[in-house]
Amino acid sequence: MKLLNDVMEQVIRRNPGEPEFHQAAREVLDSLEPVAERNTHWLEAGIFERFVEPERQIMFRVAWVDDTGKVRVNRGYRIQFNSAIGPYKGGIRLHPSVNISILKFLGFEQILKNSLTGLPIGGAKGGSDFDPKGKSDGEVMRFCQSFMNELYRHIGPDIDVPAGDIGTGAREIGYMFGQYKKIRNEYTGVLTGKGLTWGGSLVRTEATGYGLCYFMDEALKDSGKSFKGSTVVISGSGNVAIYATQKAAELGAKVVALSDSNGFIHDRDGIKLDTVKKIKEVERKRISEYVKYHPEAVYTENCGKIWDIKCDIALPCATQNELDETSAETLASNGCFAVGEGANMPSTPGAIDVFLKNGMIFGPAKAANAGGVATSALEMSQNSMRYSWTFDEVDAKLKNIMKNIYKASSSAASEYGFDKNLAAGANIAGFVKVANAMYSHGIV
Ligand code: NDP
Ligand code: 2IT
Repeated sequence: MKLLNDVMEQVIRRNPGEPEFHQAAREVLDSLEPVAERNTHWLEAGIFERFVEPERQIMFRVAWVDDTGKVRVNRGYRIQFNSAIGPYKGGIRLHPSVNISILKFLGFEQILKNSLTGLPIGGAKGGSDFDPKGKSDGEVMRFCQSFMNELYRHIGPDIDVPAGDIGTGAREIGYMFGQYKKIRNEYTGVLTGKGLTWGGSLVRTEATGYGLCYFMDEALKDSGKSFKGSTVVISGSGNVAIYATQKAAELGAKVVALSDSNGFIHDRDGIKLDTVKKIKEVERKRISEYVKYHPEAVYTENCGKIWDIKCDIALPCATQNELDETSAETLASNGCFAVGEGANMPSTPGAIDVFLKNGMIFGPAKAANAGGVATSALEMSQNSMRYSWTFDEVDAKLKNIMKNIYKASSSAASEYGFDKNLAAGANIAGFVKVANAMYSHGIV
């Protein structure tokens, strides 16, 4: 009988129809069994039951007017999951698939990720089922303003500090910040990912992708391997994928593929990142455009097939459950020896089993992609100090944080009998700090 079975059963009972949240909770609770065995005082204090229950879940109407004059209604959310070690912190996802299950899984993962950074930030996530794709700048602005007309009352630099995620980049953060400042009449670091002339931090744009490569570089070194000379496949072509591509190439790898939700490009000579940046960051077009500039590359519809490309290292950087067991088997049989998760929960539980069974290096999302939120926390520090660090200063701090996350995850894995399982190690290392804080705060 497992000690945390009842906790998992309660999650399922209390949150019906939320498969992504169940998936994330199960994965974490499974690795916390030995922690529960060693800390019966946490069991008695209901730490585990409290840990899986969000402190606050906010859901609200977002009405706005489109360019034709039609009234549109979306749903906005903010899940303030855990504030034991700092103010709530986490991104805002704008995507038609957004629902309470997805945001709860993301908020839950964020608690442990933020703890792993070593910085004082709690866990949260928010967003809306609004789809920025195909909308004009004016429509995006009116949506963001309406979203903030409600969200402003729940956030603040010492309460909850949102940031970017899928569909929320510099443009959206700008509109949200402008509206917050207008309503509150205050200039504070209430959001991160801000523009460089109005409180943003150098390296925040690059941080998640760079951090992913710094983390994987540590893990690879530990196994006598490296990015140098390796072939890398990266899914997605958004913020995380673009800067993972840049850093992997700087570290000597050849990135040969990128994707979006329609399909993927395969460029055997190595992806030309300037073209990708022009298509995605400037023109906001589809990745298929790439072959117009580089006819030697091949575009294939069906983004899931990207994992059929032979590679040494795979970095899923698009979305949850994008890499399933079958794709994992294909990667393994093609000789892939490392998978690093830039996206949140991109690998299904079946895929993770395949990685571990095949002795592949597996960098789990909450450790491997923590560089984004870590740099957000550095942005908060700079805002509080009313000061800015240079690019190299922030980059050095980021690198050091990622090294420490690797060390903490791998040593927790060994200490609790999970050998080289970095996923279990990251869950444990992240959890212990939060549980200690919750225990000190009493039953609240
Ligand atoms: P972007 O919006 O910049 O890019 C998302 C990319 O993923 C796009 O190429 C998009 O393609 C693709 N994508 C999105 N949804 C799907 C889907 N359902 N199926 C296939 N492809 C899809 O987002 P980010 O790069 O910021 O985020 C990517 C992942 O990284 C997410 O899981 C996010 O939670 C995670 N993450 C982001 C951090 C950050 O700092 N931004 C930090 C840590 C994690 P398309 O254009 O077709 O939709
Ligand atoms: O998933 C994530 O860690 C993010 N989207 C970044 C969150 C943040 O607050 O920078």
